Amino acid sequence: MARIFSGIQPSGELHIGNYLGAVKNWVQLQHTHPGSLFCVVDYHAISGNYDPAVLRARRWEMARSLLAAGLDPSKASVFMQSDVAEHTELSWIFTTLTPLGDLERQTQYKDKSAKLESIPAGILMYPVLQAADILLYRADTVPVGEDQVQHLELARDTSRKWNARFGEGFFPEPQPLLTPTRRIMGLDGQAKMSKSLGNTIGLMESDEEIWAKLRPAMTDPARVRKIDPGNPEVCNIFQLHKAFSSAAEQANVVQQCTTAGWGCMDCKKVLHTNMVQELTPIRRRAEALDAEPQRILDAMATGAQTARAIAQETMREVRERMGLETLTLPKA
Ligand code: AQP
Repeated sequence: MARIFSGIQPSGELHIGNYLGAVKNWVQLQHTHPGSLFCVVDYHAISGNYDPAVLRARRWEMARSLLAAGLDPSKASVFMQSDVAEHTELSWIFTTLTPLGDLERQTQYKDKSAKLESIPAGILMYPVLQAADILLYRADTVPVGEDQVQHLELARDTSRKWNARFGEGFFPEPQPLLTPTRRIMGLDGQAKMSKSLGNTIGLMESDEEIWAKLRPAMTDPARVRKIDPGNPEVCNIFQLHKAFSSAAEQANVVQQCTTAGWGCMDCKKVLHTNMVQELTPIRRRAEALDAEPQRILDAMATGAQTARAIAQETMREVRERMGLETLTLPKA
């Protein structure tokens, strides 16, 4: 059976882009693939400037949100990356195999570094640590959003290179597992929904907060300017309907939109109702966790223990194949 691993940065609130692109899929996969591993990748979140107190709070918040979203510690391992030291150990090993040019070509590196005067090497090395995150568990299937596909290509290259030198077939070549909602756009309709761009709807936001964000959200400009009846496919709100509304409701949206039967506000109201319906149980579970915070600690401790056992076994074999095992007396 496929071994599933995926991660999420504690760099801000869990938003509907993360949820629809990745986390909702994780919740489903834990039932079909027992033993899947889901990691809060906190070492990835320190590659830029950050405040330790804010990071501490966000790590907690992400652990709480993942459990509230439906990850079940009796089915999957949820854990903090920094609780398993082997991630950084394997990352260093992979650094020695990775051409600088391959890292400089990564779109996310180009985007992030373009905004910086002094570029921390960690931003460049991010996909190497990501390859280590995945391959440490010899995972072959990685449920992610579309923005991570290029990084996974690099993980496959890394796997092939290491295998060619040290042990054919040891590491798998991890493949992305995409959802139909692989790229959710931000509410401005300009860029992907992203924690760092502030264009998100958080999973834990109240009904009123969600409506306050949906109301002014970008729709199809042609529809707004009444140039011609709208084409729902180009509208960000319709893309969200595809995630939150039933097939019958989606068909009705198409009908109403293309005949100008509804205004954009009517369409948004239906979306709001459906979003609230899906997100309310998540908020309720988060409140239950707040009443018993020890459950969060217990889940993360159990997850880390399971992850550590797999990671240590992988590293034992990696060190052995690379000539890095504990010294023994030379053979006579
Ligand atoms: N807009 C999106 N649509 C679909 N999937 C998305 N993901 C992120 N944004 C979208 C997926 O969510 C998972 C976790 O993402 P991450 O936190 O590890 O990193 P990210 O992709 O960089 O997420 P953000 O929100 O954009 O964070 P910042 O702003 O900190 O960089 C991944 O599987 C990702 O594909």
